[in-house]
Amino acid sequence: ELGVCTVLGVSNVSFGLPRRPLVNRTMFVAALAQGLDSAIMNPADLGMREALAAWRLLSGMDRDAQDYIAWCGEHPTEGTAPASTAPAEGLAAPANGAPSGDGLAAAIARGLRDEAAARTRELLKDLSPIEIIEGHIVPALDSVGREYEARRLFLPQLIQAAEAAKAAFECLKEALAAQGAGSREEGRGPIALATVYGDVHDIGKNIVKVILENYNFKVVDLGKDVPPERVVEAVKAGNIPIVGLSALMTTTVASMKDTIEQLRKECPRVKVIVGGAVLTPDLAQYAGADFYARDAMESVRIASKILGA
Ligand code: B1M
Repeated sequence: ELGVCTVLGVSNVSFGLPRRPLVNRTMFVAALAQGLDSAIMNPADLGMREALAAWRLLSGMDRDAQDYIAWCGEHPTEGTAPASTAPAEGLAAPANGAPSGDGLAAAIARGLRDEAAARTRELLKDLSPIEIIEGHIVPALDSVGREYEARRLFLPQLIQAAEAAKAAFECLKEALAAQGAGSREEGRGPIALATVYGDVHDIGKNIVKVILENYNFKVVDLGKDVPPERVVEAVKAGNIPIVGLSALMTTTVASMKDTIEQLRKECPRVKVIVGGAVLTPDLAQYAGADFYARDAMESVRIASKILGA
């Protein structure tokens, strides 16, 4: 009604009670939820500051959970990440769990989109797009994956890193297009590409797509999280001779196997190439694939071999 700001001496509420800090921080959060603007509180009370960090996260004030994650890195308590400062391989020591430094790998690891694009443009002066992908982007994301697994980076940071990698990749797409990508109409193939059902990782598949197109293959991109039936349907409809499947998780290798089984039944002449971080030649064989491609260039070599070019 009055449009005024409010300030509250939070700990008055617990006067005379046992476990005052518990009551204080519960009161604090309740007041924040009612729109409290400012609090008089004991800044040395970690519980209060922890409650504030969590409140800012839940209320959407802390974009991408950056402050919350930094807080947890600085104040490890039971059940949260260890405050390890061990740097990701090839990256400078992290200040808050995210690696620092000023190269492309660090920009990706820290989820800095504009920075990643700028660093990519600089690298393009001396390196080819493929060299940047294989030498910088893939190792950076591998490193982010290891940090995530070790619980030194968290899901919001994984998402930011993926966005930064995509920004870098957009610059490379422009560079590849300028080099004169093959015309999709006249291209060889076609090759259908899909990330298998249950798996939303598509950076690798998208890289493979652009590189194949650059080598004059026509690509039918079926997207990510693609059910086996959809792959079969596309192969039949387009009379497609080659399918490239991507799987990044241990759990989705089963989905890859399932897709290949259905292809074998319904489209026995199609050749299947598989790739993705978790795959090995052995797992590719287990899934029933014809070929395993370690990277995008390997896909080009295999596809050329299949088509007899
Ligand atoms: Co996730 N993720 N992720 N992730 N992620 C991994 C894969 C993981 C290894 C990280 C880790 O814990 N170390 C782990 C899987 C563990 C496992 O199963 N063994 C994991 C997990 C657990 C998850 C979630 C479950 C996390 C969660 O929600 N709690 C979740 C999965 C959701 C789902 O799919 N249902 C998840 C989500 C995500 C994001 C959305 C945040 C993001 C993806 C964004 C996107 O793709 N649009 C993400 C990211 C970025 C990663 C890591 C860090 C990087 C993946 C990547 O893009 N690599 C990854 C760690 C890692 O891979 N080491 C990880 C770079 C890319 C160029 O490599 O795809 O291998 P890759 O492609 C290469 C080659 O493999 C090959 O060529 C490419 C170019 O050289 N290739 C092919 C790939 N496909 C091919 C197809 C071909 C040929 C070659 O056909 C012709």
